[in-house]
Amino acid sequence: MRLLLLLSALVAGTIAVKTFVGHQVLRIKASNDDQIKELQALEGLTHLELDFWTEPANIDNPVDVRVPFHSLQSVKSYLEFNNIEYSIMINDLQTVIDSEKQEMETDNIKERNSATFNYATYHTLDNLFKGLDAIVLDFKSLVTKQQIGTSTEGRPLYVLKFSTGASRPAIWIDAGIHSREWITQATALWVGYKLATDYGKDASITSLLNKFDVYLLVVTNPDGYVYSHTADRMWRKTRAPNSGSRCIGVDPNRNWNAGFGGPGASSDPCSDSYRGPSAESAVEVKNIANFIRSHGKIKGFVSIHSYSQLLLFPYGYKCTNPAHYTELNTVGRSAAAALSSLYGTQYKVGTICSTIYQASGGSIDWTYDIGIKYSFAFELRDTGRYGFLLPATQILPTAQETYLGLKKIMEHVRDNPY
Ligand code: INF
Ligand code: ZN
Repeated sequence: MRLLLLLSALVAGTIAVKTFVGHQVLRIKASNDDQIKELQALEGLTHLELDFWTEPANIDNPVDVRVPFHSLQSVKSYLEFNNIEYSIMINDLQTVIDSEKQEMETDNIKERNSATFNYATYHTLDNLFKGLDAIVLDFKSLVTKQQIGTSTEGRPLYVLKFSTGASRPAIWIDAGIHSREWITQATALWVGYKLATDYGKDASITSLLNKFDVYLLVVTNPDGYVYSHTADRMWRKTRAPNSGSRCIGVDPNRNWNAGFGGPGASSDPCSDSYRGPSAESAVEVKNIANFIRSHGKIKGFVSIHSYSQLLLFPYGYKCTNPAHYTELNTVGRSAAAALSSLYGTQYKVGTICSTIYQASGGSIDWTYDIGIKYSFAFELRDTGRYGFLLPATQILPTAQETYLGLKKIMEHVRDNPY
């Protein structure tokens, strides 16, 4: 094991892996709107290099922020000076990253067998792709793999298609649009396996797949995912270069043609919520939008994010309720109840804007506005104890409970054709 560590340190040294030694993740509880404003002011001080894991928006939602070691003293004095309550959620981020990597190191896929694939660990992109192939191989009469496009750095966007007949209406599920949200790709792969094994066994899934196709994009942002493994565990955006800037990447959840460029997205290429120069400029977004447009019969669209345990529906780019608010809220609540029935995991349900904050250019706003009524986004576990570094021991429980929520949404789509 020591040799392995030495080797990985050597390799890491050559490809300049970003380290997070001494970085702390603070959980900040603003007690009034003035304090929210003070936190938003902090966000503007780019020299502090703060990474807001959740945005300062309202006093109901705590603000989780990764603070580099060099900024810790000044940030803590600023918070104390302004009497803003905070606690240390992660004492040293590198320690958590190292233990996550340690757990992963031991994992190498031997055979392509979906039943023995290790869903309970985080995987490299190559191993996730082997997991896709294993499901296709073992359920070839139900599942096929389609490449709907190519990422900025030339990696395939592989979609699993679950279908039992031709030219059916369909439901779309994607995960990992933000690459650092590793629980989402892991959850989506297991959901694919569960969907395949439930067909012919679970009456509801069988009737669903006898009427609808399901498209599952497990790795929506493959370039960012590889980068989060090899260079910067906290990477969120794509890896597209931005002309005129040294900063890389577009936030693919700000790049859709829905309120594009409005409040809740940044025009700064160095920001983690950079919207890009124009809608659909990110090739990953363009590929999905083209697929949705050309398919023409997508009736449900679910995008899986982490973390915070939320089930969100439009809108984010504006704070007015959607026309189908009542129905979406009812479906959302029943999905959250089904999810919670397994392990008691509590989810909040609501529109993006009212539940968290205004965010323009989001995927589910675009799908809703083009007529896909059942558009939802999940924010998976947890509520901040680990955040994006959710321990692998929680992968299966998270995937199992999320499946129950997804199932409720898909059943509603099946039973309410439009
Ligand atoms: N979600 C937030 C984001 O800033 C909120 C969100 C979710 C906005 C869905 C729009 C649609 O994109 C995450 N979660 O980043 O990981
Ligand atoms: Zn996200």
